[in-house]
Amino acid sequence: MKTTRSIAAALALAALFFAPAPIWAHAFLDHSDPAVGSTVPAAPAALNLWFTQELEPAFSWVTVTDKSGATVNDGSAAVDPNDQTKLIVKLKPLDPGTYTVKWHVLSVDTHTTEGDFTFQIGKG
Ligand SMILES: [Cu+2]
Repeated sequence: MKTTRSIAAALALAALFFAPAPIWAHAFLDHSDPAVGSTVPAAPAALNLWFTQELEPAFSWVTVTDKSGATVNDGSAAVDPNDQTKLIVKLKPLDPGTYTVKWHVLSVDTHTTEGDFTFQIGKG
Protein backbone atom coordinates (compact mmCIF):
# COMPACT_ATOMS: atom_id res chain seq x y z
CA MET A 1 0.00 0.00 0.00
CA LYS A 2 2.82 2.33 0.91
CA THR A 3 4.46 1.67 -2.47
CA THR A 4 1.21 2.43 -4.31
CA ARG A 5 0.96 5.73 -2.45
CA SER A 6 4.50 6.80 -3.28
CA ILE A 7 3.99 5.83 -6.94
CA ALA A 8 0.83 7.95 -6.97
CA ALA A 9 2.75 10.81 -5.38
CA ALA A 10 5.54 10.47 -7.94
CA LEU A 11 3.01 10.48 -10.78
CA ALA A 12 1.31 13.56 -9.35
CA LEU A 13 4.66 15.31 -9.15
CA ALA A 14 5.51 14.28 -12.72
CA ALA A 15 2.13 15.59 -13.88
CA LEU A 16 3.00 18.93 -12.31
CA PHE A 17 6.26 19.11 -14.20
CA PHE A 18 4.61 18.28 -17.50
CA ALA A 19 1.63 20.54 -16.95
CA PRO A 20 0.71 22.92 -19.79
CA ALA A 21 3.05 25.86 -20.24
CA PRO A 22 0.81 28.67 -18.88
CA ILE A 23 1.31 27.41 -15.31
CA TRP A 24 5.02 28.09 -15.63
CA ALA A 25 4.82 31.18 -17.80
CA HIS A 26 5.70 34.56 -16.38
CA ALA A 27 4.76 38.02 -17.53
CA PHE A 28 7.51 38.91 -19.97
CA LEU A 29 7.50 41.96 -22.18
CA ASP A 30 5.84 40.98 -25.43
CA HIS A 31 6.21 44.30 -27.24
CA SER A 32 6.06 48.01 -26.64
CA ASP A 33 5.19 51.28 -28.36
CA PRO A 34 7.67 52.89 -28.96
CA ALA A 35 9.20 49.52 -29.79
CA VAL A 36 12.25 48.14 -27.98
CA GLY A 37 15.39 49.65 -29.49
CA SER A 38 13.47 51.73 -31.99
CA THR A 39 13.90 55.34 -33.08
CA VAL A 40 10.71 57.36 -33.34
CA PRO A 41 10.52 60.67 -35.24
CA ALA A 42 8.42 62.52 -32.68
CA ALA A 43 8.14 62.44 -28.90
CA PRO A 44 5.37 60.05 -27.84
CA ALA A 45 2.88 61.27 -25.21
CA ALA A 46 2.87 57.86 -23.56
CA LEU A 47 4.73 54.56 -23.51
CA ASN A 48 2.66 51.40 -23.90
CA LEU A 49 3.94 48.00 -22.82
CA TRP A 50 2.25 44.69 -23.58
CA PHE A 51 3.10 41.65 -21.48
CA THR A 52 2.56 37.93 -21.99
CA GLN A 53 0.33 37.67 -18.94
CA GLU A 54 -2.13 39.73 -16.92
CA LEU A 55 -0.54 41.99 -14.32
CA GLU A 56 -1.19 42.94 -10.72
CA PRO A 57 -1.49 46.76 -10.99
CA ALA A 58 -0.37 47.50 -7.43
CA PHE A 59 2.98 45.74 -7.92
CA SER A 60 3.83 46.67 -11.49
CA TRP A 61 5.84 49.76 -12.31
CA VAL A 62 7.77 51.43 -15.10
CA THR A 63 10.32 54.22 -15.04
CA VAL A 64 11.60 56.11 -18.05
CA THR A 65 14.80 58.10 -17.66
CA ASP A 66 16.77 60.40 -19.94
CA LYS A 67 20.52 60.37 -20.54
CA SER A 68 21.19 62.24 -17.30
CA GLY A 69 19.15 59.73 -15.32
CA ALA A 70 16.25 62.11 -14.69
CA THR A 71 12.83 60.48 -14.56
CA VAL A 72 10.67 61.58 -17.48
CA ASN A 73 7.53 59.57 -16.92
CA ASP A 74 4.58 61.71 -15.91
CA GLY A 75 3.12 59.80 -12.98
CA SER A 76 3.01 56.07 -12.37
CA ALA A 77 2.31 53.36 -14.90
CA ALA A 78 -1.28 52.15 -14.96
CA VAL A 79 -2.70 48.85 -16.14
CA ASP A 80 -5.19 49.36 -18.97
CA PRO A 81 -8.64 48.56 -17.48
CA ASN A 82 -9.62 47.02 -20.82
CA ASP A 83 -6.46 44.93 -21.18
CA GLN A 84 -4.84 43.64 -18.01
CA THR A 85 -1.69 42.67 -19.94
CA LYS A 86 -1.01 46.29 -20.92
CA LEU A 87 0.80 48.98 -18.94
CA ILE A 88 0.54 52.63 -19.92
CA VAL A 89 2.82 55.34 -18.62
CA LYS A 90 2.43 58.99 -19.60
CA LEU A 91 5.56 60.87 -20.58
CA LYS A 92 6.61 64.45 -20.03
CA PRO A 93 7.33 66.45 -23.22
CA LEU A 94 10.56 64.82 -24.40
CA ASP A 95 13.50 66.23 -26.36
CA PRO A 96 15.30 64.18 -29.00
CA GLY A 97 17.64 61.68 -27.37
CA THR A 98 17.95 58.21 -25.92
CA TYR A 99 15.60 57.09 -23.17
CA THR A 100 15.89 54.08 -20.88
CA VAL A 101 12.82 52.14 -19.81
CA LYS A 102 12.94 49.94 -16.73
CA TRP A 103 9.97 47.72 -15.97
CA HIS A 104 9.15 45.51 -13.03
CA VAL A 105 5.89 43.60 -13.01
CA LEU A 106 4.02 41.11 -10.88
CA SER A 107 1.85 38.80 -12.92
CA VAL A 108 -1.37 37.23 -11.70
CA ASP A 109 0.54 33.95 -11.18
CA THR A 110 2.49 35.83 -8.43
CA HIS A 111 5.80 35.80 -10.30
CA THR A 112 7.90 38.93 -10.58
CA THR A 113 9.86 39.75 -13.70
CA GLU A 114 11.84 42.79 -14.73
CA GLY A 115 13.82 44.15 -17.62
CA ASP A 116 14.99 47.24 -19.39
CA PHE A 117 15.42 48.61 -22.88
CA THR A 118 16.01 51.88 -24.66
CA PHE A 119 14.31 53.82 -27.42
CA GLN A 120 15.33 56.99 -29.20
CA ILE A 121 13.58 60.11 -30.28
CA GLY A 122 15.07 61.89 -33.22
CA LYS A 123 16.73 61.27 -36.54
CA GLY A 124 15.93 57.69 -37.56
CU1 LIG B 1 5.14 32.99 -13.67
